[in-house]
Amino acid sequence: MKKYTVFISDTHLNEHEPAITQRFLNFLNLNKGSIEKLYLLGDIFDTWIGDDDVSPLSLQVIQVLKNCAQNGVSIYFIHGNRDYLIGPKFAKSCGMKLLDEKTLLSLYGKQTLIMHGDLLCTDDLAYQRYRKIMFSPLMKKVCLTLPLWLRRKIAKKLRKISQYSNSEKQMNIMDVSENSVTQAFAESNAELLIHGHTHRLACHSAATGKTRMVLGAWDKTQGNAIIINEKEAPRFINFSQATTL
Ligand SMILES: [Mn+2]
Repeated sequence: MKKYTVFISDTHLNEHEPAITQRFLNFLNLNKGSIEKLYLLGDIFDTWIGDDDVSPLSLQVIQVLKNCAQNGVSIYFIHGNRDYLIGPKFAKSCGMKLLDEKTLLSLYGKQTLIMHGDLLCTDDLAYQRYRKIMFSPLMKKVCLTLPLWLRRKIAKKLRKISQYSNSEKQMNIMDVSENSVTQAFAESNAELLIHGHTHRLACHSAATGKTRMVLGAWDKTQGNAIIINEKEAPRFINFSQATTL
């Protein structure tokens, strides 16, 4: 049996939508024997305020990921803008490795750049300014020293502000900037770029031979992933029910 490399992002797991959590965990449980490598490309959790915030949801995810890791799945994680505070403690509990925000892989011989995708949305200047401050190691450290109750309160506020400002922004500002995509390909020399974040599931193939695959968000009715193995080119799978690879 050929084992797969699987990419997933933007599941936005949260305690209010158990159907999404269930689909995510079922997918992993059912397919742990057929997955060689699992790349989680950020916004797996809708919010993350620190590894010390132990919730039933985080424990559920730890249990399933750990079980996958024990079954031989190599698990990698790139932070999203919502779960950028995931730290080494949680990663260790899950048996997963944290990767840099831009990571270059040799994917069955194909040079592949993976990232969450928010770094490519450079037309949204306000967001990039916010990101630069909030995601800095110093700011992360400061955030994590605040008491949990205060972090919960701030997270709730920030979510409200972000929903409000996103509804005011033009759709094209919230998509990737073509210049940033071109630059990312040029800097990395990758043939394939895989990311999420924009929730605009698509495969963009350029005349230059470069391909950009964008993962979509999960919701109550469906989940999606990109799968690839030694023999098959990368492709999307979209599923509503329990799916076996
Ligand atoms: Mn995102």
